Amino acid sequence: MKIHYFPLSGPSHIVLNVADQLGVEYEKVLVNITGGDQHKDEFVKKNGNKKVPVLEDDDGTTLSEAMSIIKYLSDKHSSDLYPKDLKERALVDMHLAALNDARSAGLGLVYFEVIFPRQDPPIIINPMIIGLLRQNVEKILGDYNTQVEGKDYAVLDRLTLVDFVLSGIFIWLAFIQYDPSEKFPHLCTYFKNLSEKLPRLLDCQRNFHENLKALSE
Ligand SMILES: N[C@@H](CCC(=O)N[C@@H](CS)C(=O)NCC(=O)O)C(=O)O
Repeated sequence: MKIHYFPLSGPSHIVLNVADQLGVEYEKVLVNITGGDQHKDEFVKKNGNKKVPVLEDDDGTTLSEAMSIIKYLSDKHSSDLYPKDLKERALVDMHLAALNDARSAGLGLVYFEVIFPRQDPPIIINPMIIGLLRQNVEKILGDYNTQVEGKDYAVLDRLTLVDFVLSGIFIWLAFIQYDPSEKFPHLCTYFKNLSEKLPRLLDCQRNFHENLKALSE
């Protein structure tokens, strides 16, 4: 199995974290999206949408979209991360859909605030757009700060795919040098507790920081 990824891609890390949790054996294939690899014919054949992550299974099954990939991996490995029970699954799907929308509504911030200005020549975006995206990000964080208050897991009383997506958003905050501790303390406690159970999350956070640093050098 191959996972096509980019180190500064939040959805790529969500997929890698779930794959690691499931003990999946895979080969990581770097797609340098800042260098335009996603537009090369070979990659476009795998994902016409020209985005990472992409999963390529050994039987030729090829999937894009982080949410579908993690559901596929979880079901393929008969894992309860994506529950089998109808109502539990519906609840997980509901949060995954909400978080995915929220991710899309805030994701541009990383590119507008962090990546585009470092390109040569830099791309400068209207500060109003950046302000709106920040508002979206704070709305998501506010909702989930309440959702996780006093809880170890985002939904149900055990680890689910929702925890990987929510912690993925939390890690992604590093990109915009956003400190959530004052406004979203429950989310911080949740992440701290979760990363004690899933040390891979801290590696992932470090990896983000290192790659971000490398980008500005
Ligand atoms: N909805 C997609 C989003 C994927 C996405 O936006 N990938 C970005 C990196 S985070 C990408 O590959 N961008 C390349 C481009 O836009 O040219 C998912 O959840 O997998």
